[in-house]
Amino acid sequence: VDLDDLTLPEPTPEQFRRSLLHHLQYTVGTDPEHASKFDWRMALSYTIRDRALEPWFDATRRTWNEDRKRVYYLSMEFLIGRLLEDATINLGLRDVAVEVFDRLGLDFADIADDEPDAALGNGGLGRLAACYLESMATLGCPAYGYGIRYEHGLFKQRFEGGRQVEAPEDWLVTDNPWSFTRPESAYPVGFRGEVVEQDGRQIWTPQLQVLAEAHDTPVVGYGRQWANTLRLWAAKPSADLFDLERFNAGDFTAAAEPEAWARTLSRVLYPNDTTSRGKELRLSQEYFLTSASVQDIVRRYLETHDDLRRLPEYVAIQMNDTHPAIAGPELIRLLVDDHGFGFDAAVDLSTQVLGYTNHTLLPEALEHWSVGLMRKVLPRHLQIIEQLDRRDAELHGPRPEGVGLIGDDQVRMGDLAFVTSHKINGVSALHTDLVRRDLFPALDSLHPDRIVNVTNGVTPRRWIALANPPLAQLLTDTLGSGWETDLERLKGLEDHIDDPAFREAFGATKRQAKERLSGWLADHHGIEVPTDALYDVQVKRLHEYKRQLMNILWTIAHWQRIKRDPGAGWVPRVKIFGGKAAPSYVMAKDIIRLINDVAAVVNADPETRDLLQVVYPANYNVSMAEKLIPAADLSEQISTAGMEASGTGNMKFALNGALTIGTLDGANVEIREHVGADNFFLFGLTADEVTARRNEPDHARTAIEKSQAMRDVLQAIAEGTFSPDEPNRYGAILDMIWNSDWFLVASDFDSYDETQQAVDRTYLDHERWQRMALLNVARTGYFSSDRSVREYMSRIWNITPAL
Ligand code: 26Q
Repeated sequence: VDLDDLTLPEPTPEQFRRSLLHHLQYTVGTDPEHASKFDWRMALSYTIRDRALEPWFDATRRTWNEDRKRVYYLSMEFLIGRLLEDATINLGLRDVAVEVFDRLGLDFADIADDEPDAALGNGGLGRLAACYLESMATLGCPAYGYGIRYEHGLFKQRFEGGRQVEAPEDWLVTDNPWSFTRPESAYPVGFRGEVVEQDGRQIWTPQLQVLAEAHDTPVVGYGRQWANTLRLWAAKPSADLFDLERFNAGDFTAAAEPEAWARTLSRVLYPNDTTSRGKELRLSQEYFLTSASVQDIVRRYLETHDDLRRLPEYVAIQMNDTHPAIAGPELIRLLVDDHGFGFDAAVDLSTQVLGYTNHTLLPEALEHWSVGLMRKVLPRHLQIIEQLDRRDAELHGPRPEGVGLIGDDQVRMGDLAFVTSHKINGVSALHTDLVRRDLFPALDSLHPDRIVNVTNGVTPRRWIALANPPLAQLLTDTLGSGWETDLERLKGLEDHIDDPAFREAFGATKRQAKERLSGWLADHHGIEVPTDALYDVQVKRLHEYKRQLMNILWTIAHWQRIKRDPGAGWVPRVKIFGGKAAPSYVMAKDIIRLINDVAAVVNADPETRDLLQVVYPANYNVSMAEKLIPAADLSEQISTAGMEASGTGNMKFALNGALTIGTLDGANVEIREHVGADNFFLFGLTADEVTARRNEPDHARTAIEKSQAMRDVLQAIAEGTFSPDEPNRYGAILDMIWNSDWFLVASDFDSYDETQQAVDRTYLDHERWQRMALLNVARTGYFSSDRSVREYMSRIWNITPAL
């Protein structure tokens, strides 16, 4: 077949229009007179998708023809958000699309806004995977993302009486135009059953088998030079799962049970972003993803190669945290049981192929599976893990207490991932140091070359070009095009910083973003906010260590101060919160309710109304982030030092010209180094001081006693100022702050307070603020995910891009 006939030329507006109307009629089955917003979105999506296929096929063909090494990014989460506008921009079709819709009397932005988010992730780790996929495609790094096609992504959040209420998310209820089902690519994944030895070989006969069916989404890079594949696995019962014997015996429900179980594997994303320990379904999901992916990887390799010993020359597998850490044992199992490798050779080979990214030091988030559960669900893998553990002990002699893959009857997934990987990386400089020092000290001294740092990054296509068109236009007008793929060019903005007209134009982009946000808050959330106030934003998952509590306590202190002296020349502020709490995280949900209760009281106060507003739009997600981040003046990055591995929101805000108020934590440290200490509002204890402070008895009480502001705030809460119908509503929060305060809210409060006051003083000096904001944009090009991905390619994957 001559495929050249099918090649689509770059469309003129007229061709684009014809294609759109063609899809409206022949794919969607309606006509312009009757088309709904949904119909238009579908027609537009198919029009755009058509244009993605050529770079996608080209890239796939080139990778085969040139026999290139491929990266396989294994992740339980891909927090993609919307795809339509991102694909439109990357294919260079936004201007054409906007023009064609204009002529049809329709608004492109309005149509794009109809798309549901693909919310297949909780937060940072999942969004990072999405940024990296986009960067790999832009750089021409041959890569596959492997994940699970959850029927239900992260739950939808609404507030009832200020309380978080969860509802299932159902992005797949309407058609997904971006996904291609590949029924021919299906793999059996086994669970449970027995292992028996036969002629010195271990034979695992699973008791249950589930089919993993591939669903592929093209990921187009900016400039349409390359596209990769996001392959998501859907669980299907395999034919033999249905228990015919039971069915014939009349037990219809029991007969269908294994089938129902199979489908649960891809039913729903776990909404915890710290481990909910020991859940069999979660372990099964992790193995489902990993086994299907590893089988697919080996199958693809063997289609064009016959010597598995050369696998590391062609395959790099990256594990996004330990969630797919069973990849080590799985690859070893395939090599030993199916391909006749000796154990040591299989381990060496697997280790050369695998890499492991650590995203957390929080003890509760480090995965452990009980030996009993592992034996029940994955008996062969447990054998391999035990054998790995014995081998490590023999290789390295007596080990210190607490070292080893298994301890306290638990398999330690971090240690397992470490010993089966040739590189382990942390996600910011500080975090990597702490990974070395606190998490893997023994393994690090055995393998001093394994732990490396790759500081996170974010894609400028989504987080500037898509989210902030006025800023993007200013960048192009000032620097020319090209900053989108070479973000260090933002440096060039510094040449214009003394030009008042340029600063004015820059200020105008922020104003426009605020106006857009304020319009959206009014339309979609019924909230009215002024556009000339300082927008102070904290958006991220709810967690005690992220200290949304400290932020709302300070908001109360600020409110009290305004009331005491209303005429003192206050800077009007809008405090914006966004984020979800894990459904079972009681303290986090209490904090949400407190924020909403404070908002209700403060916003209704006529004395302060013009000076302080607190807003918490429900259901924060990627598309809400795209609206909030460009409008922010102040970015709240206030975690207890040593606890936020990196943060990536911090980078998105700085790139959009927000100043950061933050601790020396995660990538804040590097952001501050890049923008300069003068252009960053630093406060709080350092990671080492945090460790020391926690050892001081009564540290919270001591800090509270020293702080009048803090005491006034706690008293107002205790008196029921924000919960008059139930004064004791926040007893648990108050008790925690006074008596334990692990996250050192009390210890850091005064420092935070002073720094917030410095923020106000600085904001009053309009020119100074403008310059600082500009320098934040100009100096944060380093935090492009293109830079991060290049570092992965050279330091970990040993791969060169095809472009
Ligand atoms: C594990 C087992 C069972 C159930 C859930 C989980 C689970 C799920 C998600 C554990 C952790 C996560 C997510 C962690 C995460 O998002 N970490 C963040 O990763 C970002 C990208 O590196 C960093 O910027 C953040 O600092 C880090 O918190």
